[in-house]
Amino acid sequence: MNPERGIVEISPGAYHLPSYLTSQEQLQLVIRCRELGTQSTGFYQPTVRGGAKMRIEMLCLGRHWNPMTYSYESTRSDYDGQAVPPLPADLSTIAERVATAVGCLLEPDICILNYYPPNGRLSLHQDKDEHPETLRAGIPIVSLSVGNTAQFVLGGMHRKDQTQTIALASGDALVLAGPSRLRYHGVSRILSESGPKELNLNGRFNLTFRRY
Ligand code: MD3
Ligand code: FE
Repeated sequence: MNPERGIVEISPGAYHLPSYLTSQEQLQLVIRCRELGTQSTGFYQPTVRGGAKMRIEMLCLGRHWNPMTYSYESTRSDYDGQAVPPLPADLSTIAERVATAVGCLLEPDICILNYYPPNGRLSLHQDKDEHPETLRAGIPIVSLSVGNTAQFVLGGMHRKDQTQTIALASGDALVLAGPSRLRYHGVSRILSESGPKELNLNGRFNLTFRRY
């Protein structure tokens, strides 16, 4: 990780760590995402209940988040029925370090890896499908971003609450803990040509590490 790039508490329990990953770590992570993404259990474009296709490609590790039922399961039952690949230790270790850097504890057992194409987006939602005890305790989600910059939108506890927009650039980490854990959030757009050239990534990878 980059030495002391600073921590910005963007709202209570929500910590932004700009340039947390070095350029070398970003490159390693992109390689890792591509490896995972091209296996038979790789990326697919999910369809949510209601029938709309999401504007991202998803790949879950540890447990699969089913976009039709909004629940976690051990197989990709909405898509190809394959067993969910394990969460690799090298990835969970990074997430544990990020949590520790902001004074939180996360022992992740799930990672959702999303690829945002240049026109990708993620509409406003809450992440509340983890175990009730995890949510009650405010156990954090750790996010890592590589590639093009995203306009990340953070709202409140209700869909119509006021939002703030934060640019999430390549190498940035984000921790969502405590009172921010159940806030509405989304990605409104991906800024073209905004990532490090050496990554050769047209779009963005985002990894969210979670505890079921
Ligand atoms: C704020 N991804 O995968 S990551 C998601 O940038 C997701 O790709 C966004 O929302 C992205 O579910 C945001 C950071 C994040 C993750 C969980 C949150 C922000 C959050 C939970 C509550 C509030
Ligand atoms: Fe989310």
